[in-house]
Amino acid sequence: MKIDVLTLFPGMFAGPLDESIIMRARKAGLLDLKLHNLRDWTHDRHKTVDDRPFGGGPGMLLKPEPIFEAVESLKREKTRVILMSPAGRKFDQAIARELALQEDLLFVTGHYEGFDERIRESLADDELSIGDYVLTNGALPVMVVIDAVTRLIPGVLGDDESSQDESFSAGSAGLEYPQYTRPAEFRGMKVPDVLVSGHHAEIEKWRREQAKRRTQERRPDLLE
Ligand code: 4FV
Repeated sequence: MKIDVLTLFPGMFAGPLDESIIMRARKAGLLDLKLHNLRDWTHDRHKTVDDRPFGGGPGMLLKPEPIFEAVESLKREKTRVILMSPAGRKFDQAIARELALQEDLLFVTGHYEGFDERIRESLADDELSIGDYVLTNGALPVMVVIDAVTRLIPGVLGDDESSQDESFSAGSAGLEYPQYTRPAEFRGMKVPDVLVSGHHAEIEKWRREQAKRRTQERRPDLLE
């Protein structure tokens, strides 16, 4: 998969996308990730990318020209252009699975008070929000989506890192069941006997019940 990111702060991406599973996917050629500085598509001495909103109001908006020029020069035939903003559809595991099937994503990172509406109207194929809160800039939301999507690219997760049987996985209606590892007893807290019983049918039954109970208690909305 090819992923391009248009941002004013390429430096913010160093770290989260240079470690562990994401870096392994990049080294394995499963993810071709490139960061692009929006200011490279400005032509004035001050490299201006923002301006005041027509009609007044607080803050600044991202101007259309640099973003249109950047997207038009980076976009390829199959590129899906995704804006990140609180006004987008709420990102979740189902959308992560959807995006993981794409070949080519271009993320346009939000900054300041947001985008000139013409960017949204005629340039974006999709708009995503990672949640109903306002961040200082859109770099973190892009990293969140890239992380969730990359681990679903076939071949990125090794066998022991399966994305099958986890919270929100396809076909599972909810949260994951409780899990334990050694020691079987820690400070008087014992691992449930069924899990050390070796009775796999019993273990599966217990796990299904626990996942349902936990989802009912914590996220009944997922069951609706
Ligand atoms: C955001 C979110 C988000 C809004 C102002 C960046 C900030 C600044 N993006 N999901 N929540 N963006 O808060 O995606 O432009």
